[in-house]
Amino acid sequence: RPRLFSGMQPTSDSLHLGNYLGALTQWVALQETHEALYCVVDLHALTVSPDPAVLRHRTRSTAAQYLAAGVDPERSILFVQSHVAAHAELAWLLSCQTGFGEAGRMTQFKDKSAKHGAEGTSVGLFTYPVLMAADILLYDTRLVPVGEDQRQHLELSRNLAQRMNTRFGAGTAIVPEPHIVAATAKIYDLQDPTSKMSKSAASPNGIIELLDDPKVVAKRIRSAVTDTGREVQYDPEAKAGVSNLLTIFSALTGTAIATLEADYVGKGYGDLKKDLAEVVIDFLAPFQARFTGYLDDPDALDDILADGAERAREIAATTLARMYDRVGLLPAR
Ligand code: AQP
Repeated sequence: RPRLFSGMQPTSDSLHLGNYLGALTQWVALQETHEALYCVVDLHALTVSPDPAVLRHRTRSTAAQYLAAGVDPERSILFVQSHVAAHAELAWLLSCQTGFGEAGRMTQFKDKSAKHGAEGTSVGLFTYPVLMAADILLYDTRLVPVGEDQRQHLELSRNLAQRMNTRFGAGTAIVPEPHIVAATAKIYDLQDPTSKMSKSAASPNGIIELLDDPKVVAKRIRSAVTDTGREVQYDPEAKAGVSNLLTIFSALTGTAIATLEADYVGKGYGDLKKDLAEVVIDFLAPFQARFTGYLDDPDALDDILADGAERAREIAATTLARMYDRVGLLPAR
């Protein structure tokens, strides 16, 4: 089975519907056909200086959400990034292969550093994509399921793998392919349907968090921004808000967008929002029950993560040893 790696940052208590539809649902499907590694990338979360106790809680909470979504720890390797030291070790190797200007061209860095200001921007935020490349190359990963916002970082990982192969010989690194599902690659903010739904959005009103209270979810969907028209039609240019709601509706129910459009002929946005609120709540209720089951048993959860880390370490050790050797580091006796 071809190998696959993906991860999310524990930067909020709850993941949002964009994380779920853009990445997590793909994870669950792909674990059937791939040797999958799913990681809570806590080292990445350090780039925004979280409170230590909060970070620890969010790391468990994020893992519990992977499980609640259907990641199967028997079939996939589920682990925490900091439990496998080789991520940080390979990141150093790769940072020595990354051009300063190349890293500076990453749009996510430009956006985030603009938001935090020069003082609030750490070197870690700058080298974040290099650590991400290390996460991926460490496992000789073939496929990386992510949302659209990660495309540029994936491209950097591919460039670094190719560069390693050119400089240190073919087979030093595997060049990974992105797996981005067009229909759900970018879920938009409900209040600003031209921006992606994001954990770090200025206002929570445009986000549907997987752990939100159903009443809050219903209210946020009811007050989602739509245009002044009436027809429920998928047209991302002219009707960004409605199109986003249709995308979410379609992804959660498996109903084609064309069918939804036909169902809503003669009805208005209000009907669509009311029905979508029900669809989302019907999905969230059992998800939240499963999540609570996992989070309420931290010992069992930590056992799953320990088992995952052990299996991940084994693969990582082989790759790192090969790369250390190729770049000319003297083996320790
Ligand atoms: N709006 C989205 N639509 C589709 N996919 C999305 N992803 C994130 N937002 C959307 C995908 O979810 C995974 C989360 O990766 P991350 O934890 O590194 O976070 P991120 O990409 O920076 O996005 P977030 O979760 O919203 O956080 P911030 O606030 O940092 O922007 C990735 O696969 C991502 O593509």
